[in-house]
Amino acid sequence: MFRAYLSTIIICSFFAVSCANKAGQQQEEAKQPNILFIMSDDHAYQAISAYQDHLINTPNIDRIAKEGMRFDNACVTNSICAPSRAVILTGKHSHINGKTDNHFPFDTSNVTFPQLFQQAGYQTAMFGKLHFGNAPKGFDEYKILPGQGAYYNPTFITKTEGKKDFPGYVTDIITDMTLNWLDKERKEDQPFMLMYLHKAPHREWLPAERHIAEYANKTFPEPASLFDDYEGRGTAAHTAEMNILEHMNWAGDSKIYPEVMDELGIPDASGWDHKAFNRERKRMTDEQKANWDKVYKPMNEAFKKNFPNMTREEKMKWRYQRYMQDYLGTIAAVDENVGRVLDYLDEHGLAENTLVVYTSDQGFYLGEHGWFDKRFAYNESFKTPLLMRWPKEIKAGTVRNEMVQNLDFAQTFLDAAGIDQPQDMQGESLMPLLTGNDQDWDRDAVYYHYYEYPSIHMVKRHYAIITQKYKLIHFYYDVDEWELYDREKDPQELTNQYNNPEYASVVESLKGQLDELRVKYKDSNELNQAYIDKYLKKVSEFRYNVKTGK
Ligand code: SGN
Ligand code: CA
Repeated sequence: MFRAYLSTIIICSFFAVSCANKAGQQQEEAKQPNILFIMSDDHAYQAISAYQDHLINTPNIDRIAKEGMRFDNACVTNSICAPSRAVILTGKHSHINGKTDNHFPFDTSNVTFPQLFQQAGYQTAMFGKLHFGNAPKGFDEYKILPGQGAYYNPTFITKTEGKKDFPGYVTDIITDMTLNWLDKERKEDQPFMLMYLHKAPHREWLPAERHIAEYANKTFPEPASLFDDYEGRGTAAHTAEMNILEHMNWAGDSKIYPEVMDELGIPDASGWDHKAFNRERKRMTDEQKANWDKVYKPMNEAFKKNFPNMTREEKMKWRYQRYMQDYLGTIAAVDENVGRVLDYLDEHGLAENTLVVYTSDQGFYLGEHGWFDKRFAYNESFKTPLLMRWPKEIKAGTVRNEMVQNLDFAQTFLDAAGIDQPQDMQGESLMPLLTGNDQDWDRDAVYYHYYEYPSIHMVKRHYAIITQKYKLIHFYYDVDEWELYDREKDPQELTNQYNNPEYASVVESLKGQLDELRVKYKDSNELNQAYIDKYLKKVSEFRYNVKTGK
C-alpha cells in the first residue's frame, strides 16, 4: 500500500517535473544563444593539453574540449595577427576585406558580424587585443589595447573615457573587464556576443609575477626538428628570420639584461633589443621590478658565467628553454583566467545556452624547424587551436577532423543565432559539424595567402591549397618556387616533393584545384600586384636583416 502510494507520488512528481522541464526547455530552445568568443594571440595548439600535454597542462581551456568539441584540423587563411582578426570579423579572405598585413589600418567600411549581431538585438562587447589601428564597429562597449599592448600596467582605449592606464597584469585585467561587464552591464533580456581577446602569449612573453619563478625552473622537451637545416625545402625556409638562436632578441625575448649583453659583448643587432626590454620594464612598479629581478637576476648571473664557453648547440638549447619558460608562463595565466570566466557562466546559469569558442589568431612555432613566430603555410603556423562548447547543441567530448577555417566563424555565429548570413561572406557555417549533420559538409580543400614581405621575419609572399593529404605552396614576388608536401607521409613537412616525378599527377591535379579555388574566392594575379604596389609605397623603407645569434 505504502509502496503503491509512494510510486504514485514519484510518477506524479516525475510528470510534473518533466512537464515543467519541457516548458522550460521550449522557452530555452526559442532563445538565441549567447556567443563567448575567446581568442589568444599566438597560442600554439602544441601548448594546449587538450591537443598535446608534453609542454603544459591547461585544465580550464581543456574543459571546453571535454564538454564540447575539439577541431583537429582548424586553420587560418593568412597566419598573422590583424589580418586573421579581419578575416574573423568579416568572414572574407584578406584579399577581399583588404587587410592583407599588419601595416595598414582595417577598412572600417567592411561589414563585420558584430554589427549584424548588434542590429539583430544582441548586446555586444569586446575586451582585449584587436590590433586594427582603429576602433571596432558594432560594439555597445569595448576596451581594447592600442596595437600590441603591454603586459604590465597596460594602457587601454576605452569607448567612453579615451585612453586609460590599468594597474596589474594584462591577462588578469582583460578578464576582470569581461567579468565585470557580464556581472554589471549584461542585460538579462538580451542575448550577448562577447569577444574576450588575450594579448598573451604574444612576444615578448612576460609572465605574471606569480608564474615567473615556477616556469623559469622547468625544463621542456625539445622538438625533433629544433636543429633543422632546411634541406629539402625552398629558398623561403632558408631566408626566413625566425630562428631561435639567430633572430631572437637577447634582452627582449631571452631576458638578458642590457648591461649583461654589453658586458658579454653581445651586440644589440636589431637596434631595438635594449629598447624592447626597457619598454616593458619602465611600465613596472618597483615591486613588480623586484619580483622580476628575483628570478631573472640569478639567471643572468649564471648566464654570464656560462656564455663564454657555450657552443652554438648549447646556446640554441638554452634559448629554446628560456623561450618555452616565458611563453608557457604567460599561458598559465590565460588558462587560470579562462577558468574564472567558465566558472562565472556556470554559477549564473549561462553555460547551457552559450556557445563558447576558444581559438588563437594563428598557430605558432615552438622550436619546430628551429623557429618561433608564424606566417608560413607550414603546419604549426597554419593550424590553429579551435575548441567549442555549447551543451545545448554540441555533444560533449567530440573530435572533428574536417578542414575548418577562421573564415567560417562569422557565418557559424550568425547561423547559430538565426541571423541572416550576407551572401558575400566566403566561409561556411560550422553548424552541420557542431550538430553532427556532417552529410551537409563537403569541403575538400582550403585556400591560404600570406602577404607581409619584406617585413619583420622575412617570410616570403605565398599562396597555397591544402587538402587532407597534400599542401601545394607557391612562393612568389622575388622568387617563383613551388613546394609540395605529403601531409600524411611527412607530417613534419621536411621534404618538398614538387620535383619528385612520383608526385607529378598530384601536382597537376592540385594546380587545377588551386586555380578553381582562386576563382571561387576571387583572388588573382592582378589583385596581388595591386597589393604589392600599395605595400611598397608604404613599406619600402623596411629592411629587416637581423642576426643576433652570436
Ligand atoms: C611584433 C613582434 C614580431 C611579430 C609581430 C607581429 N616583435 O613585431 O615577432 O611577428 O609583432 O605579430 S616584437 O619584438 O615587437 O614582439 S602579430 O601577432 O601581431 O601578427
Ligand atoms: Ca598573433
